[in-house]
Amino acid sequence: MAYETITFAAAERVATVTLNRPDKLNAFTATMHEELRKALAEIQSNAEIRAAVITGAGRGFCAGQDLQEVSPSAADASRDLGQRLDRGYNRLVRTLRNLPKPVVAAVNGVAAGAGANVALACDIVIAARSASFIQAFARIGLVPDSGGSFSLPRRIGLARATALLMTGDALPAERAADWGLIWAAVDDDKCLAEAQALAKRLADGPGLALGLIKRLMNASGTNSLDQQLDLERDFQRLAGMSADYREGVAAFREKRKANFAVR
Ligand code: LHQ
Repeated sequence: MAYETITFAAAERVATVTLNRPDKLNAFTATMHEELRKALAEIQSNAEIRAAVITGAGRGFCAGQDLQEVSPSAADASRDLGQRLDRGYNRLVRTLRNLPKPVVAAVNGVAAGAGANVALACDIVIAARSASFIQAFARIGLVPDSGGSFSLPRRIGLARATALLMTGDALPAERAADWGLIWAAVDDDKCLAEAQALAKRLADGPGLALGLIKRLMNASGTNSLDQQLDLERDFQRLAGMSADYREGVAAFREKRKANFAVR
């Protein structure tokens, strides 16, 4: 499929989606949202694809909403940002969280506003050492969106989350990793390769279990311990009936590497 604002490639069961407006630090437009919807639908429906990487072209990951595309003018009916969230960002974040396949963000450079929070909506975030995360919303008189006010306090605690959200200060990748906001900060020239290698490992992993782990992580944000224990029981029942479980135990007993992806 031909895209204008992203590129899409698949190799070795891993899809790589690249936000591709490098001159604008890959800021989101309505077209980019539409193209991401199509790319994620392909990742969801194509059984050959078992994991995905999202990255950015050029020196940035994503600078959030394209501020040339929005008009804060009182005369402009399109200034209803709630509608923009419903149609674009909220759908995107829900799709990423509900996709039953692991998604790795390769944050190659600055991730600002919704760009930062879309990265954090991925399952695992790897960032280039020179990258930074900027909750830029308050800088322009807005509030966090795309799930930032959900994911930040849960990952780094209220004190750090509130300060980042209120100041809009840049959080360098290494500190983001130290604080537990992301999985790892790596050398700039290795960011994409490391994310793809990790996605490949996951693509070779037990797909059903990884999809269920993702659902457990989603639920743990709001569930009580009792609810989470019940959900673990239900999902373990499913996992325990899978061919992956049979293969995993057989591989352990035979002292060999499990071969989940072969079937
Ligand atoms: C951009 C952008 C951009 C357009 C850089 N738009 N061109 C949801 C619903 C609806 C409405 C509002 O928003 C939201 C959610 C959000 O995402 S709100 C937050 C929106 N994003 C921002 O406020 C970040 C704006 N960008 C920046 O603050 C800086 O560009 C950062 C700190 C990301 C990077 O700074 P620099 O490395 O110094 O790069 P730069 O500022 O020189 O940008 C390079 C080019 O990219 C430049 O274009 P030009 O033609 O002048 O060379 C920028 O205008 C363009 N660009 N962000 N969001």
